[in-house]
Amino acid sequence: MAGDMHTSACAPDGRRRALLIGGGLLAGAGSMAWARRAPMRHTVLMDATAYAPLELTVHVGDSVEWVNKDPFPHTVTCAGVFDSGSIADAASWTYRPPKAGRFPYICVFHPNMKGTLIVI
Ligand SMILES: [Cu+2]
Repeated sequence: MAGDMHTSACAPDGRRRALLIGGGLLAGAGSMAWARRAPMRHTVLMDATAYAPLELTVHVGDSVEWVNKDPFPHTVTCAGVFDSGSIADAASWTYRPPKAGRFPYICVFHPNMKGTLIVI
């Protein structure tokens, strides 16, 4: 216990450091680029002629990989925004959305096959 009391002697130092860091945070508040989260990777399966998950929410700059588990090709097509072209069986396609929005997409070979990519 006495040892614990002794370690608390370091507290003033720690507090001073915290104040310095706080000042740095304020100074840097104008450009938040350093605080951005690291990009994440997401996976959507194309299986039994369906996208799974049907709807996926990602951040701008994340990457999304569609993996075809079916024994025939599919596409990931949001007209005018993105289009994978034909993705063969066992192949995949990766897209990194550059802007926020809600992007419903289909497979051009199976128009009933629908998914939605939400980018925030
Ligand atoms: Cu398809």
